[in-house]
Amino acid sequence: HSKTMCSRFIGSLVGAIVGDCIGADFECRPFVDTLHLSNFLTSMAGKTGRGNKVSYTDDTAMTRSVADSLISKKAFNASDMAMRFAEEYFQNPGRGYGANVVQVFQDLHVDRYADVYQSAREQFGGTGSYGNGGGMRIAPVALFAMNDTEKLIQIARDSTLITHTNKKGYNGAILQCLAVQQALTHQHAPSVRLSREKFVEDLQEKMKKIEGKLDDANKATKASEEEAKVKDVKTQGDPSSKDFFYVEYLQKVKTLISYGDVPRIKIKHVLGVGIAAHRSIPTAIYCFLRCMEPVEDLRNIDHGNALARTVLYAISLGGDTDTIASMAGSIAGAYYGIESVPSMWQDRCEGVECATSQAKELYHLATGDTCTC
Ligand code: F2R
Ligand code: MG
Ligand code: MG
Ligand code: MG
Repeated sequence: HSKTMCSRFIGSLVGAIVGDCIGADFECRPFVDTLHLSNFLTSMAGKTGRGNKVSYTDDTAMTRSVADSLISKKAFNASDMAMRFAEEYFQNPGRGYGANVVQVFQDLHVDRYADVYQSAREQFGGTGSYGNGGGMRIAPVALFAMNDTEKLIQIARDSTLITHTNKKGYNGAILQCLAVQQALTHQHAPSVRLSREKFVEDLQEKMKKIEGKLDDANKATKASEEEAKVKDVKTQGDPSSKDFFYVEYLQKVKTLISYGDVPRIKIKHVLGVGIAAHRSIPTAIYCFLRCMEPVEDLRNIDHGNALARTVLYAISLGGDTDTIASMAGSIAGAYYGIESVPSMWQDRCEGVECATSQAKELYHLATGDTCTC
């Protein structure tokens, strides 16, 4: 009756891939209608023979590096992970990377990985990137540290800081990581459904502790408490100065979920569909929770499958479709398991086999057991 944990490990990494691969074609479109989505799925199904795969983008390329690094080092190792990010980029620069993150790869390479946190600190005039590039690659960290939330938070933060040192960037990645962990470890029982309200409240509880702490993760901008106060006054009006930034975003998620069926335009306005971590990670969490219930105009293409619905709904919002669908897909996959990923999607998306074997290795590292599914 209950999905095996192994199935949920694989589901999370494969859910991330199908979101990225299917979403990539729609990235940056302001609107995506159901017919367009339906036509895309039909053409995907019709592809046969060699070269029938839909390609993944930077989201998956970086997720693979995170997983490979954790698996090979059996721990988080910043220079190993940084080297994998950069080397993957130089081998395959055309995967659609963020405009600024490529500077970090260049610097890492030129500086021969001397201080792997240096370049990211210099991004955006020293404010650091708040792009969603930390969150989009974080799923393997949730699997690796499934049983140890403190460790999970630390690795999520430290692995994100290699490229994203803005508080909104790394706290967003931590939030996404915690969402995958919660979905993964939620006990399925036939009669007890996940309480969506509690799912969000649990995340708020954890983010409250994280956001309440004096910002000490970014050593380049580490300031005394007095300096921090001055800085707070100076940055009034800048959302980054708010103490409980993601806690507040999660409150919006909770409210929108309680409204049931909400027009897409409202979701886009309140939560966002952008490339910034704070305008996409709460959205991905919303997509997972919203799609536990049917979505009227997706009935004909989701075939009653809540994971497929999650991915398609995320794409239907437009904007940063590959990334939001990938993050929502990894939460949904952790909850529903690999059996819920449509077999046509598994067959036609690039990188599914690799993600499956990585998930099995991470399962072994996290539980000591061998994955037999
Ligand atoms: N890059 C894209 N999509 C754009 C076009 C792709 C298109 N399909 C094509 O054909 O070319 N997608 C990928 O980028 C996102 C992840 O980005 P990441 O890794 O966070 O990169 P970066 O460069 O650090 O940040 C992204 C942009 O965010 C803005 N930004 C971030 N921090 C900022 C700050 N402190 N101040 C001002 N702006 C900031 C900048 O515009 C950055 O370039 C994913 O969507 C992935 O799919
Ligand atoms: Mg991408
Ligand atoms: Mg430099
Ligand atoms: Mg994207």
